[in-house]
Amino acid sequence: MLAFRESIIFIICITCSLGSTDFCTKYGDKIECQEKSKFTRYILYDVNPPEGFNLRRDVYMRMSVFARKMQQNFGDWHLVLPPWGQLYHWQSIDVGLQELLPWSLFFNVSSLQQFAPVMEMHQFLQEIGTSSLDLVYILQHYADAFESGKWEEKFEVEPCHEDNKYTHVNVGNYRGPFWGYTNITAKQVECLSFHGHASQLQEVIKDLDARTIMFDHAEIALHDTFGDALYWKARRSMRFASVLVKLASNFRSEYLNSTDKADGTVRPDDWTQETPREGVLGGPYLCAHMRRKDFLWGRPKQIPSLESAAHQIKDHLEKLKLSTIFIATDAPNSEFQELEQHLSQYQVLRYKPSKIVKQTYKDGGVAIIDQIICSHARYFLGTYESTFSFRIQEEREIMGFDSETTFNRLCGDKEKKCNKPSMWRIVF
Ligand SMILES: Nc1nc2c(ncn2[C@@H]2O[C@H](COP(=O)(O)OP(=O)(O)OP(=O)(O)O)[C@@H](O)[C@H]2O)c(=O)[nH]1
Ligand SMILES: [Mg+2]
Repeated sequence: MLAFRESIIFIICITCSLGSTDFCTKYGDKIECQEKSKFTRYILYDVNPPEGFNLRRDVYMRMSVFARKMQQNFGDWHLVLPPWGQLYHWQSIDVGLQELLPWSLFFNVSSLQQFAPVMEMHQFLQEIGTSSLDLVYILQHYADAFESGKWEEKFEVEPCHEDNKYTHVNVGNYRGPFWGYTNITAKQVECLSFHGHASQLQEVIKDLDARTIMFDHAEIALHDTFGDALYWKARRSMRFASVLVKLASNFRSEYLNSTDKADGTVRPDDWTQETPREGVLGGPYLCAHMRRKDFLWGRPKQIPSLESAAHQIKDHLEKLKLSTIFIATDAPNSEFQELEQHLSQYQVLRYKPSKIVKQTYKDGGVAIIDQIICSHARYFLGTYESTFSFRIQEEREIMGFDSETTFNRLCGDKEKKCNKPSMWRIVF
């Protein structure tokens, strides 16, 4: 089947049918043409390499809204899910390669597909039967983007402002990072200065003939709308892979006396059936997400010492009349142990994956299990400006927790004005 597919040559046929541009496929001597609007076409994307997992989830939301609109307005467009890999935070060396990971490892792909026409990269490669993309746009900010002060949606192909990792091998053949696939190339690569919402990308590609178009630095395109019902639909469709939910549930029931039934967090399997909820109880524990590592020097004023964090946690536990605390953190074990010592009169827990769970679901899966456990807690304390914490807050909004139990954070030791995080309330 694959060999047959590989022998197919896709060509753009300008004259096949009365002046309209069709896509034609050559099978041996025979050419079959189809109207462009009926032909399956693909949008691919990638994100600035240093960005973490949880910002990438946000970029996905922008691209899924865009792809959904492309399909509604301009024919059979699909969004190809960029494989996960080589993230800065994924530092475990005992879990095998952490690259080319499919979305199904972390998310429920059928759930995503109920919001937008998405597919995994392996399915794309099988369907398209070629690994040469028609066109890559590297998005870049306008050189004067932040000078004029006037908001204006615009885009244009311009010389690249910065070096990039795409190299021109010969005519119609570029090599590039392509998520770590060494066999993927591109026929054309352009820098596209871009200012505006992700949906403006519709204007960029709607009249093109290219069948496979990739946007690199997709994070440059903004959310169409932030915080409205469509935004939250995209967000709600991002259900985690059921096996990760199960692993988190097992931990909750075994160590935290927490079950969906008792906590009031039973949800329909299908997110489209979800309705607004409020006053959800959550499990009898407090969760603190303590972001450490690079945040210690990146946001030194807002990240507390372990001693101060323990004090703050104690205060909350007393008020809430709870005695169990779950810690989600990227801290090394030595820091966790120090924190435990400061909280010796309480039950302090951390999720420790079995060897097999860690090998299978890797750092990304373990982080998601931490997030799921935190999202079910009676009370959540996050870290200042951590997207990891933001995603937990959103999950709690979806489940229907009171916002006072969700939008809280740990404060820096000498922070004069420790403002609460902004409340992004769910909209249905
Ligand atoms: N297991 C686990 N991993 C964590 C935890 N906190 C951070 N990490 C790891 O560090 C990564 C955090 O990076 P991001 O997703 O960029 O979130 P962030 O760094 O908090 O936020 P920004 O960089 O400000 O966007 C996660 O994806 C995890 O790999 C945690 O509580 N538990
Ligand atoms: Mg980060």
